[in-house]
Amino acid sequence: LQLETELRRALERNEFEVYYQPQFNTNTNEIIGVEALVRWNHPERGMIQPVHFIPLAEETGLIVPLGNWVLRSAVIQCKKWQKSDSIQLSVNFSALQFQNPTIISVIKEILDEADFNPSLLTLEITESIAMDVDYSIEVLRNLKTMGIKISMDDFGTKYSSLGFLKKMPIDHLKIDRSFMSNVMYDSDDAAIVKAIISMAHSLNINVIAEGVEDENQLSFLKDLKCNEIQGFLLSPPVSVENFEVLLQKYT
Ligand code: G
Ligand code: G
Ligand code: MN
Ligand code: NA
Repeated sequence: LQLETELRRALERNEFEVYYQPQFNTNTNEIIGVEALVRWNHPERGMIQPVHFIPLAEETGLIVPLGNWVLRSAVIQCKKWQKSDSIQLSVNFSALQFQNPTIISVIKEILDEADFNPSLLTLEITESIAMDVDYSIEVLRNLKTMGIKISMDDFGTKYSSLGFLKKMPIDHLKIDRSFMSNVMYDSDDAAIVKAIISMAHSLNINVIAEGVEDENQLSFLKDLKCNEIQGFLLSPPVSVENFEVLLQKYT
């Protein structure tokens, strides 16, 4: 309860900050996208990671105003970074935001206000949105009609991924980092990663690997023609200032 009150107050006091993690094309060695990741800049406790407050924000419904705040901040920021409409912005989207009936109009308003090209926005969803499949498909179709891209985050970690993938209009798959961490030592993980990449290629869905931490994992992925990479090897999530340094170097 204490933390809930604090979360509410933090939103009013503007204590949240968006960090940015670059996504690279390993063929060109260029930044092709960025994932927005929220942090809580707590006045006493310092920088708090999302694992410590996102679950509570979900439980209390505060994820809706917080998520909208993240989306608006990231869109305004990323607009400034577009030189030739070349950076895809990914924003995590929770099931509760998705179920909110105002979602479409809220997103439209945020994009219009910032004059942001909707096709440069990717919403990262998880299978948890699928509680009401028909409703989810309708919302996804509306988003796609606007030009917005849909990415399936944490792919492979929950049940019914393939059924979900078949039903939902998905543009992008993100291979969950839990498969990447042991991919060089665990032949089962290696087989799963190979299968996901191959399936995505056959279905004409873009595939990105996250949690890439070393060169061996990188060349494993390159061999499989998985050319979109996100991970600590290239950069952790960083502040606006530090992301701008990366942009200078890698665009
Ligand atoms: O940045 P970090 O790895 O600590 O993020 C941990 C988790 O928090 C990730 O699963 C990520 O999806 C989630 N997360 C980070 N920012 C947001 C956000 O703005 N909205 C939602 N819904 N989840 C977020
Ligand atoms: O679940 P989601 O994909 O939204 O989680 C994204 C988070 O994953 C980022 O916020 C980041 O902190 C974390 N992350 C990104 N790259 C790596 C990595 O290479 N290794 C580990 N352990 N975590 C990573
Ligand atoms: Mn994500
Ligand atoms: Na993920």
